[in-house]
Amino acid sequence: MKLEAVELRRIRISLVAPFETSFGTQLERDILILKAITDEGEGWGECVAGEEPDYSSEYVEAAQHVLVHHLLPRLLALPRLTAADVKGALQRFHGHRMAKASIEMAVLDAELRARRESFAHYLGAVRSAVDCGVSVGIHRSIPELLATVGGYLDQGYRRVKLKIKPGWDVEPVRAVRERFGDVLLQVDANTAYTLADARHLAQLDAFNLLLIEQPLPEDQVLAHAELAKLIRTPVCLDESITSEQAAADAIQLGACSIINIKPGRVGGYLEARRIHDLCAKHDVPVWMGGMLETGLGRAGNVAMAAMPDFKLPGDTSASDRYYHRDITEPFVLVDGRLNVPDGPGLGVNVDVAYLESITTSSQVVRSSAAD
Ligand code: SMG
Ligand code: MG
Repeated sequence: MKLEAVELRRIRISLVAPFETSFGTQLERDILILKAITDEGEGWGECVAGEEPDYSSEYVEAAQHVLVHHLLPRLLALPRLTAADVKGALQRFHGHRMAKASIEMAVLDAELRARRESFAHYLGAVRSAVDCGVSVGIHRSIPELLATVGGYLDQGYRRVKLKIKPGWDVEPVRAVRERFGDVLLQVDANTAYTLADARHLAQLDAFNLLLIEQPLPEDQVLAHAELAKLIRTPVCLDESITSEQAAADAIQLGACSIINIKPGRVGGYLEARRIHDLCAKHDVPVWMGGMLETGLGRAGNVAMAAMPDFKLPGDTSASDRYYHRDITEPFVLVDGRLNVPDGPGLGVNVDVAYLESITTSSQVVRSSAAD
């Protein structure tokens, strides 16, 4: 396949409800959507970088900059390109995994659409629907939190994840456990604690949580291994796992017993698949994370979540958990599950007129005339 051009489009889209984490509150999203134009057809990609460098060091404006000025010129200059070539072709550029993942996704979509193969088939999916959880943000009060959680459970979600931070941890967990009995429950701190909080976090042991996600800063892998010895709740890493190598190191150190896989965070679906395979070999269960994706990212994530080692429900909620109107056909919860798309590539169609209507800017990068 020859990559001929890439269209980069920014869209602005409101969330159905504010989403508060330990690092801030989101009301709307500014998302970078890519369209890869090749000699064999087109493919779509979505960049998971947020508006600000608060979940990780990446942010959407920087992702677009590095794509336009560094990553895409290199890929557009190659005579031939498949998704499997992207990582190697971009090896000399450090970091920027979310940006790299977005172009790899678009190239993979184009490639699979051209040969009429689905993401699910390509990735080795073993299920036609995946169990879904929902990530619940920090609320202003416990009664409001209970109302939100109750609403999601009524819709059929199979697992609840509560965002926590110092001052909003043991009490909300206790309240949800008391009100909703033995619902599958886990928490996510997004790096908000230190190892000195170990005794405090051990209070969560009383609530039979599936896991605690990323309690400590992302570069504190050894401290996570220490923490894992001091609490009974299994430690799961999210932000710390940026590559297959990082996953291998964390597993060997005993820093986590479960891993949250986010293709965007690790540089793409191919690296995410390598992490899945590594974890399967080490009996480390994985689950699919979420970055408030549109239907494009959701389609890829749901396909990947159908792989065998995805043993826990993911943050793969239905489209209406995020957006009043999605840019693809919506993903709808059926008995607490989402169906895995089985059409070519991502298996979803972009509503181009709607996409156009929410576009705030667009640009096209082409291979230079000399190529
Ligand atoms: O997509 O349902 C979703 C969001 C899941 O909580 C979620 N994601 O750290 O796991 C995480 C957060 C990161 C995104 S916050 C903007
Ligand atoms: Mg997380």
